Amino acid sequence: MIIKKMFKILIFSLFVNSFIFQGLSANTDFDKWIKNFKIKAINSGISKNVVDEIMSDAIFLPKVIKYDRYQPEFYEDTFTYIKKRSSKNKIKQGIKLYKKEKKIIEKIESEFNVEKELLLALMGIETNFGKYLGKMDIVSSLATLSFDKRRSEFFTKELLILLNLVDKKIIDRNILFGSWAGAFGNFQFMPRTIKNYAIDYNNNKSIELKKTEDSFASAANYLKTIGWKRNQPCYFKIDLKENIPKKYLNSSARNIQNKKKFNYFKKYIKNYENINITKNLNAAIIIPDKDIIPGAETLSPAYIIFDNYEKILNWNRSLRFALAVCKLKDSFKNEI
Ligand SMILES: [Ca+2]
Repeated sequence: MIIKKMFKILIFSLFVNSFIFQGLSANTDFDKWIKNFKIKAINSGISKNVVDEIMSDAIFLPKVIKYDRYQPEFYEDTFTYIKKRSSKNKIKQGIKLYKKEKKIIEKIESEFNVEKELLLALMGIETNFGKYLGKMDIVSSLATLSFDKRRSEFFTKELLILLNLVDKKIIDRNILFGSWAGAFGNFQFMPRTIKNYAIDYNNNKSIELKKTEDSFASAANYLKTIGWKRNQPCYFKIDLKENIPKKYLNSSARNIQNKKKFNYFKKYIKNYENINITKNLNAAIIIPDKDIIPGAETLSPAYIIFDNYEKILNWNRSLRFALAVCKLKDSFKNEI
């Protein structure tokens, strides 16, 4: 009996020790990584005092790794994912914001030629209209994801860009709080997106992505620059015929393949007569559940997508995300 008890204690203490040891070694390796990263950042031209000051507070955040491995894009089926993000409540909140900021939102819509409904949909899905901007210290988030092996190169670049933006005083160093993945502001811009597309719309010498004017104009500028076409369709839900060749069925957001003109696909679509488009646009077919949901049907749900849909993939590489954004956009269209 005593031996059994001692054995249990021994196993338990081994478990605790290995846990502490793993934690310590992760920390030591992370500190080493920070040291090397700082040299890299200074060598890339960012001032030493900015690098030292910002990186001295960076810590390893284990929960960021947990979130990275458990994103809804990786496990929620399309129906659930879209339903959660285009609820009646979301539409109501978006309309409330639109009424409050009508003047500025309509000015930005006509100036950038991007539908206000699309801007509202993106903001609604990204941050619930500015309610969930994220409270994570994004320097630590980006450092954690850079230290992690899964997408190290991508996040290291993002962190370098962020330090550069702070160094050039484009972004205020005291407001660097956002999502676990390092995204920031009403529209959750990553540092690279801030650098390439964010603008100081109200000309007060600061890009304020948590405020309406700069954030809406920056999002509109991003969409316009990557080629969003106003009043062109995004996608339609379709019923596929059994004879559609497999090569036309896309299930990865990384690379949409085998595009054809819409008219070509008609012969594989049972309900093509319900699809109301005036031009013979470039199109492709997606089956977003196939690679994600165990036991998913091959031909359902299926959607025919157009160039505009791919612009939303550019914003966030997730087949479901782009569907939800366009669905919410259309819901606003019926209400505003
Ligand atoms: Ca500004």
